[in-house]
Amino acid sequence: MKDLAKRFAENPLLMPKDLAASRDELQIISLLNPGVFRFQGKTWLLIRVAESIAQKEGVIFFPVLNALGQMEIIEVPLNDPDLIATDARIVNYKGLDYLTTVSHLRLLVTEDGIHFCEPESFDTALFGRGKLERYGIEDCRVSQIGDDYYLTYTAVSDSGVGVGLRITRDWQHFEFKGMILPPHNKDVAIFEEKINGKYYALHRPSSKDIGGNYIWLSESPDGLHWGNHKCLVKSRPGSWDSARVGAGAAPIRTSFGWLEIYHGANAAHEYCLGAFLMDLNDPSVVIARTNEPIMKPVENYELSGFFGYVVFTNGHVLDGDRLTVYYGAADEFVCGAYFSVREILAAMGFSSES
Ligand code: MAN
Repeated sequence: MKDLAKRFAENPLLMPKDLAASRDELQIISLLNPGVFRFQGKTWLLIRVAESIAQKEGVIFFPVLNALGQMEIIEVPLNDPDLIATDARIVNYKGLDYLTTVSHLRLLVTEDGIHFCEPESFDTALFGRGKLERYGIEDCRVSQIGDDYYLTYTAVSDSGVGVGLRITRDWQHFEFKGMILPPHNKDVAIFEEKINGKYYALHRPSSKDIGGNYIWLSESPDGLHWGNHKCLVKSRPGSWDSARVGAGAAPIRTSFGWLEIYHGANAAHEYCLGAFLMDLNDPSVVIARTNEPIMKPVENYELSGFFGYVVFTNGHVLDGDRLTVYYGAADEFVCGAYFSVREILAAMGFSSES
């Protein structure tokens, strides 16, 4: 199947050099994986900013936040026998895992969907808070439910990778709700409407022994406490999504069902996008799923960067049939692409004419 994405000619829209680091001694390594929302008549991004300190030869640094939310740096010689550094994203030192960068979230606004700036009258950075966010916060989905924006993000610490929730109405005051799903879990997208009186969310627990990295559905009476979990979409052996799958942003209501754009990766960590469709009244019923990716890395900025061969999305805006997807490319840049919802549905066998 042909790639259904129409990439912006202006890509990459944002690169590490475009923003200032959160502190003088830090450098931005990557700008990636934005949550996207509409507020005050404009489109806003809540991007992930991954930072580290300048590396020097023969030494690796891994940053962590201390109990006061300040960055501390651990420094290890590259030839230390207790160091395993084979992945650009994670290292293992003396049996413990660390991230090579610490991420925070940064607010950006745009008039035209292409050029972004940090809004002047807002405090634009959200940092990890407390012990469970010590290695940072990442990949935030923003779901608007009524006037409230639900921010679900990956909270990383030495205790594991779980899901944090903050709620805001005005993007200046945030209610910190702590960890709503414990490790190992990430990729939470809350539906923007209740269904039969309940909140629903997609999430991605990982099971190391039996099971895998699958997309699950759960429901909640209040948007805070989640239960009745069901396994919805699994990785497929031999396919482009053979190793892991995870939800993108909030599902999109269509006349055929809830449309979800998701990411899938194979054992070589090559990330593409696919789609699936859930029943409107009972989202635990998956009606259809694309066999082939709807988007795969092909451009230079997707193939090489901090971690190459990656397209990853957790944010979009919808305008009629036109879905503008913002995505992380090669775990380093923020890019944009247009999709037609009609074309994605047609790829799953649903069209208005049939
Ligand atoms: C994976 C990648 C990293 C991320 C960690 C923790 O290794 O997605 O970018 O920092 O998980 O979430």
